[in-house]
Amino acid sequence: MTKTQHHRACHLCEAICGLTIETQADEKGHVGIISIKGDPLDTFSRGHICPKAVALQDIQNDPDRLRQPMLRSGSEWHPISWQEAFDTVAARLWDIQQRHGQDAVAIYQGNPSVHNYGLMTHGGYFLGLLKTRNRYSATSVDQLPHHLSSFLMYGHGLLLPIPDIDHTDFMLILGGNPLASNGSIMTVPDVEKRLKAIQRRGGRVVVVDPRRTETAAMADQHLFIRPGGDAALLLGMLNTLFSEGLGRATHLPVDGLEQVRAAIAGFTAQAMSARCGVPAADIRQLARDLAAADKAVCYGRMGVSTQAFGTLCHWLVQLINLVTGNLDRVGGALCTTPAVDLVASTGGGHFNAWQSRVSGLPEYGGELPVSALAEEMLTEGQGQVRALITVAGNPVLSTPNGRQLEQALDGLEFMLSIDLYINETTRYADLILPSTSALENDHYDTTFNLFAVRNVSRFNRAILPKPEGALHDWEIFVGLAQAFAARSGKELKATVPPAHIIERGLRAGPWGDKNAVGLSLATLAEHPHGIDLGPLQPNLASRLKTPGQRIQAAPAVLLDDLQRFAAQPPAEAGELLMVGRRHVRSNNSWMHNYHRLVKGKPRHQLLMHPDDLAGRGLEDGQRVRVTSRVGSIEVEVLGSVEMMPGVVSLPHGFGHARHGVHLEIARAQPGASANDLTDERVLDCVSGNAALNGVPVQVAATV
Ligand SMILES: Nc1nc2c(c(=O)[nH]1)N[C@H]1C(S)=C(S)[C@@H](COP(=O)(O)OP(=O)(O)OC[C@H]3O[C@@H](n4cnc5c(=O)[nH]c(N)nc54)[C@H](O)[C@@H]3O)O[C@H]1N2
Ligand SMILES: Nc1nc2c(c(=O)[nH]1)N[C@H]1C(S)=C(S)[C@@H](COP(=O)(O)OP(=O)(O)OC[C@H]3O[C@@H](n4cnc5c(=O)[nH]c(N)nc54)[C@H](O)[C@@H]3O)O[C@H]1N2
Ligand code: SF4
Ligand SMILES: [Mo]
Repeated sequence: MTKTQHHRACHLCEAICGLTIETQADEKGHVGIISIKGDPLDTFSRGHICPKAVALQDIQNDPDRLRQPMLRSGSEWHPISWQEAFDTVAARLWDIQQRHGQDAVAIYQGNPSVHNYGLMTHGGYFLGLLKTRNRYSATSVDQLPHHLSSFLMYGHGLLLPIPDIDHTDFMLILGGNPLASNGSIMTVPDVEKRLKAIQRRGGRVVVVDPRRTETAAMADQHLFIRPGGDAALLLGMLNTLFSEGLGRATHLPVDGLEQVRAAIAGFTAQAMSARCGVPAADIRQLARDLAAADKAVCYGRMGVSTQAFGTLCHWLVQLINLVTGNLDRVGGALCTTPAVDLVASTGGGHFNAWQSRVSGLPEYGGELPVSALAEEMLTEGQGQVRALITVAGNPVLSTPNGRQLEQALDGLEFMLSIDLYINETTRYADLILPSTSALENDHYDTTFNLFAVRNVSRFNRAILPKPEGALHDWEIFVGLAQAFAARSGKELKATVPPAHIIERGLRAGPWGDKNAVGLSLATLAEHPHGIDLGPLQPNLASRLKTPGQRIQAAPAVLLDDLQRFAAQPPAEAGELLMVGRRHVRSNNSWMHNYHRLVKGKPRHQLLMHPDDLAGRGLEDGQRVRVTSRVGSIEVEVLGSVEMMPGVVSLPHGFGHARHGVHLEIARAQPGASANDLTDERVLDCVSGNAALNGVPVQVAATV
């Protein structure tokens, strides 16, 4: 029996914590995991770990996880060989494209696509061959407004300024609950310690959220806000900054600030208060406090991007940081200097270069908003989607009006899923191709090093051997690409493994061959606990990709959207609005099948303020029916004083009781899907991002 200690990062969420994992090989050579702990020597996470990382061994051992290609006939699944699978996919897709055109094949890429480097480096190798305009991803149920506001203002959707949490004196958090999510578009392992450090140095943390979350509970101040009200709050704040002369000079080259000042002159704190449920005095005070702090940062996340004015919100967040002199400043919001620099190595991209066929929603970076996916399948006519490929995604549980999507999936001619499980979405596939598990993979984080609160870099070797006959995600893409190229007669260039692509990126990057650090895979191999490349530094001016390298403070589409905002009717009295929530033991839709994460009390209930319960004659713990425009679900309700009156909270990613789902543990506590209630027609119109938060619902006793 040989025991080995490994160090590698966990890449289940954005925090990329360093782990120490001990493995043991038995007499037959089978390698198993003995323990998973936080790595105290990791330069970035310093020992932090959350319960999900410990569940990595459950993913590894899960009997429900698929280990070979599966072909469906009716409700039965049969294993087939890889080559047979690749050839079947190539034949079916080519035939459908021949008969109905290239756009008849749609693609949906889910969240792990950015957490698994093989999916990043080789996704385009196969999917690019299909040349379809029907590309979708989890981006448009999440952070599209972040990318779009950066694209419009800074010229590149990945130039995302990150809160300099370790040096700030004042941090305003809107629509994020990093104590549960471990931070997002702010890669920050051990966020609680870092927030407490702000308080210890005499600074303040303020949270704006319709629920008194774990993060709100530790903050110095928490303000309730009506869901969807953030654009009003932020406009009131920016207006105060201008009208009270609280701004501070910036070193950055900016165009359009005077236009912004004029455009928002009518959006006073007083006028905005009724739109967000925050008293005008609090809006003004928030602006004054932020301006008074030496180093301050305004940070908005998921709760702010997935609402009807998501892009407006993120533009305003950027403007508040800019106007107070905190953009591109230590202790404010800073861009990383990433070792593999996707900003330098890619063009800025495009926006609204084409639109979706049925509803005319804009593309961004070659993708269409996923809210349009079901209608593109269901609406007949030239260009109708007839086949779908899902990659590491579960859109039935993750995208609005999941039931409508199911109906659409049921009518497809062909569906392929590259996934580990037979779940709510993949059960509709004709074929599922499962990849190796996380610990059987190498990994370099091209995405989350880009969003980290320090400049860091590390490379992880696989710590478990690749099982015989298994393929990595990138190898699946290569197999599919080769089969499709052979079938269609298209040319296919040779490719190299992901690590080679990373090696090139590292050497070409800012810490590579032209820098004294000389970063390469060899350097990283010598640093199993990761390399710390220092705190974030101001760099935005030199990285801008706008014409003339000047910040565009007043993009026309956003000034136009102010009109849509102003024209919005006021909220209806007595309206009940639903928002989402996350829990530290859960991960979107796919980690409910591991006993050690789901044990204990259930976590899928609807939270409601006790007064709202009483007003409906409901009792704490009873089953209720929740209804929205698109559908209804049944779920248990819990009274909670954490909730703002008039707001209920339901986590997404549940609803596992559907027929044919092969997730034994998850099915035992299935919950209901929040996205059976969210409305595919309610969007941030600028970007097309889904408005998953602030959904009007009715709640009543089940009969
Ligand atoms: N109502 C509501 N809806 C939401 C949200 C919300 O807050 N409220 N949040 C939204 C957000 S932020 C996101 S990111 C989306 C997520 O939405 P999706 O990306 O659609 O869904 P996930 O639950 O992340 O599903 C991941 C899938 O990838 C598979 N998988 C895991 N690892 C791998 C791997 O290494 N390779 C492959 N091939 N497959 C793998 C899993 O089995 C699972 O099927 O949900 C969104 N939906
Ligand atoms: N444990 C765990 N960690 C995760 C995930 C997970 O599922 N579980 N998912 C990962 C993913 S894919 C992502 S994108 C990140 C997301 O990370 P975060 O952005 O931190 O997301 P949430 O924890 O959902 O917090 C969103 C907050 O917004 C609030 N909110 C809802 N509507 C509004 C509104 O209109 N205005 C304001 N101001 N607030 C509102 C909600 O009450 C909630 O507290 O988390 C990642 N980390
Ligand atoms: S917070 Fe948890 S899931 Fe996220 S990277 Fe760290 S250990 Fe992994
Ligand atoms: Mo996400």
